[in-house]
Amino acid sequence: MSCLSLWYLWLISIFRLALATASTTKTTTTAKSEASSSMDDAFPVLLIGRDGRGNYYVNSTFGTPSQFQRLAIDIIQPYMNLVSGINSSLWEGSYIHNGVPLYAINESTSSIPVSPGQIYELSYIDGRAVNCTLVTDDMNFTNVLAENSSTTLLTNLVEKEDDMQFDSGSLSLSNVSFFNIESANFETLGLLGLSGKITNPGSDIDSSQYTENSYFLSLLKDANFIESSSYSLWLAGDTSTYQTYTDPIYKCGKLILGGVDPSLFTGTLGKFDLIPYVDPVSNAVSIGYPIVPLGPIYIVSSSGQSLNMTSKDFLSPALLDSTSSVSYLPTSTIIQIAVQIAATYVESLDRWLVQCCMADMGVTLGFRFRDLTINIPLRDLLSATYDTSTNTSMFFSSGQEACFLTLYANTNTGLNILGEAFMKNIYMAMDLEDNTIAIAQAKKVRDDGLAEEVNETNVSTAIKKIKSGYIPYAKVMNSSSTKNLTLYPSYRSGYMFTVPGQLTAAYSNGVITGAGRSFYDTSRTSTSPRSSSSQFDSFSVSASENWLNSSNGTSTVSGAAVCLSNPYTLNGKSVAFPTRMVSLLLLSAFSVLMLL
Ligand SMILES: *[C@@H]1O[C@H](CO)[C@@H](O)[C@H](O)[C@H]1NC(C)=O
Ligand SMILES: *[C@@H]1O[C@H](CO)[C@@H](O)[C@H](O)[C@H]1NC(C)=O
Ligand SMILES: *[C@@H]1O[C@H](CO)[C@@H](O)[C@H](O)[C@H]1NC(C)=O
Ligand SMILES: *[C@@H]1O[C@H](CO)[C@@H](O)[C@H](O)[C@H]1NC(C)=O
Ligand SMILES: *[C@@H]1O[C@H](CO)[C@@H](O)[C@H](O)[C@H]1NC(C)=O
Ligand SMILES: *[C@@H]1O[C@H](CO)[C@@H](O)[C@H](O)[C@H]1NC(C)=O
Ligand SMILES: *[C@@H]1O[C@H](CO)[C@@H](O)[C@H](O)[C@H]1NC(C)=O
Ligand SMILES: *[C@@H]1O[C@H](CO)[C@@H](O)[C@H](O)[C@H]1NC(C)=O
Ligand SMILES: *[C@@H]1O[C@H](CO)[C@@H](O)[C@H](O)[C@H]1NC(C)=O
Ligand SMILES: *[C@@H]1O[C@H](CO)[C@@H](O)[C@H](O)[C@H]1NC(C)=O
Ligand SMILES: *[C@@H]1O[C@H](CO)[C@@H](O)[C@H](O)[C@H]1NC(C)=O
Ligand SMILES: *[C@H]1O[C@H](CO)[C@@H](O)[C@H](O)[C@H]1NC(C)=O
Repeated sequence: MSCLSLWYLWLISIFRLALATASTTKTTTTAKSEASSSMDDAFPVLLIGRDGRGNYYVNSTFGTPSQFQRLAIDIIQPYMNLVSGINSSLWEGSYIHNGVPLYAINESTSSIPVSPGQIYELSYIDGRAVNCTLVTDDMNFTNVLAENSSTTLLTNLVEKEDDMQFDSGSLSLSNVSFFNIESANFETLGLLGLSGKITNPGSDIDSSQYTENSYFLSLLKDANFIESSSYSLWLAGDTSTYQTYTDPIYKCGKLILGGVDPSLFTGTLGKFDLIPYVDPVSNAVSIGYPIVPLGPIYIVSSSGQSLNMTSKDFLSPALLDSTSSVSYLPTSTIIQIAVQIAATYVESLDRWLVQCCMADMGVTLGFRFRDLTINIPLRDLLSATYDTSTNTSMFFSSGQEACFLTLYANTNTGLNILGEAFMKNIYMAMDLEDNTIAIAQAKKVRDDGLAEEVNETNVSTAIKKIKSGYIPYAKVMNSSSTKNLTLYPSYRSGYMFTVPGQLTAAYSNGVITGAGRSFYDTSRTSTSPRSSSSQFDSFSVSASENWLNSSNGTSTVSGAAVCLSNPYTLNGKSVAFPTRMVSLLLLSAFSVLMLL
């Protein structure tokens, strides 16, 4: 249509945070010449910030006159949600937070209650629940990028198609339907839902009962702003650590609507069919959730030594979740990781604790997805124990500061969830029309704000359109073993069972004591073959008590590097000194191969 012909602007998405390097400049120049010759579409790119509570959000305004709103990027549900500022009496006993911008429906002349008086009860698959009303109003994203557009094109790039407007700094939409949250069982802000539609007949969450105006990506597609309902997401500008976690970051990510930006990832962009989710109550099947086939997990020390934390045949569906600050994995895997990093479990806190100095030891967790490996620095899995109300942190009896491990047993949720630590290390693209997802290792931004230099000459840096059934730059990685995989969540018990006694500790008065000690294997002398490598339900723990006590601050620890003790096999050999066998219950009900 006419609007397409006006779109000569080719938005080259580069690291905003990295304009200074010579290499970046060079890349940009290359990209520009390519772009001007072959491409004529513009992609709206929403800038993402992170607030001091760990929420990734985009700025927007709703209503007339406009009311400022923050919407958290929420990839596991399809709706837009705002937090109602009208009936604050309804918040009693709910967790709506004071600092969050609220939407006052009575102060917007363009607002329309869709079915007045009706309360919708939405329960999302991660356990979050909201009670809300359905409202229609106008909205406007106020931080839309138009990177490197020339001035003339910029002035031309004010597109109007029906009710939508996209210019260099903002993207506005009319008649958007959204849920106005009156109460919630979690601390929430507004939400920008980006998942596919949900099938669950008879429940308020079922997508078939709402108009297309309820789906942000559908709205954009209907107005020809994007070719298919699709997006890609990059959050790797978030370089926070456990020490700086509560500092807000104003620009740390990008939401690219309808396109893939190859400058935001390294290595292969692996494409997978989305794994269907079966509602445990209704048995209704939804295919729009970002659920990927998680394969073996391993740990890599700074010296490059690696060990499997799961059986080599491990394969289980895992939900990617941009709203979860923690991740949920099988108990057995968390225990394996805890053994390697000397973490201890404190039952009274229901948390794993580890020395904060582990953050600096160069340890990485590798997550396999078929032929693709995503590396997550252990540093990203630690959070501070600092408590603002008491102005103290927790310490081990050795005097080392303690950090929480942000890994929880999947028995809490009934499904594996890969949360923030994972999300900020990947680049992901979703094609909601073809129900596929592509993920890659995100290109990182260094602590000084400059992009890591990667030698990628002759690599195209043009943003390309996602079309239905086609994610540009992606390589298909499906296999017959993942073909029939279905996520059927197990019962949420919340009960952390069978943590070996050796791995537990007590907590009182800010100090973690008791068995809290290292399990670094410093005494392995000889080894012998192990019969089977598939013994996922049992493993051996070798305890040595001297590590924590002798280690004395970061320098000692980092010098020690990570000495791995192999729970499975070590070069085909097994451990011969006194060990303690620990049996774990396998979460066998957890992931199910179903014949569809
Ligand atoms: C959102 O708006 C606030 C207030 O204007 C601003 O400080 C912040 O940088 C913006 N964040 C993003 C990601 O646009
Ligand atoms: C606020 O909630 C009360 C009780 O649920 C209801 O009677 C009242 O109509 C609500 N007011 C508005 C403005 O929604
Ligand atoms: C909207 O409702 C709030 C709370 O009920 C009230 O404080 C405010 O004055 C109302 N605004 C208008 C324009 O009616
Ligand atoms: C959207 O917001 C931008 C920036 O605040 C503003 O310039 C633009 O006029 C707004 N668009 C509409 C339709 O309100
Ligand atoms: C916007 O909403 C109004 C009121 O519901 C309706 O009359 C109008 O047709 C809608 N416009 C579009 C483009 O959907
Ligand atoms: C929603 O409303 C129902 C019925 O009033 C109530 O039982 C439930 O606890 C509410 N949920 C939330 C999240 O407030
Ligand atoms: C670890 O996993 C890899 C594949 O992920 C496999 O090739 C290797 O044999 C496994 N090692 C052991 C000791 O199980
Ligand atoms: C917290 O404790 C530190 C010393 O441990 C002190 O310097 C700081 O002033 C305290 N902050 C508050 C808000 O009390
Ligand atoms: C980039 O290439 C140069 C020379 O070809 C090499 O010295 C350098 O180590 C490479 N850097 C990376 C990050 O691969
Ligand atoms: C997947 O399902 C199809 C059709 O039901 C069946 O033929 C095939 O054997 C299954 N594949 C696996 C790996 O279970
Ligand atoms: C631990 O550190 C203290 C001072 O920081 C030092 O006096 C002591 O010798 C160290 N102990 C060991 C075992 O390194
Ligand atoms: C955008 O392209 C122009 C040339 O048209 C170049 O001078 C400028 O540096 C580029 N902008 C950025 C942010 O790289």
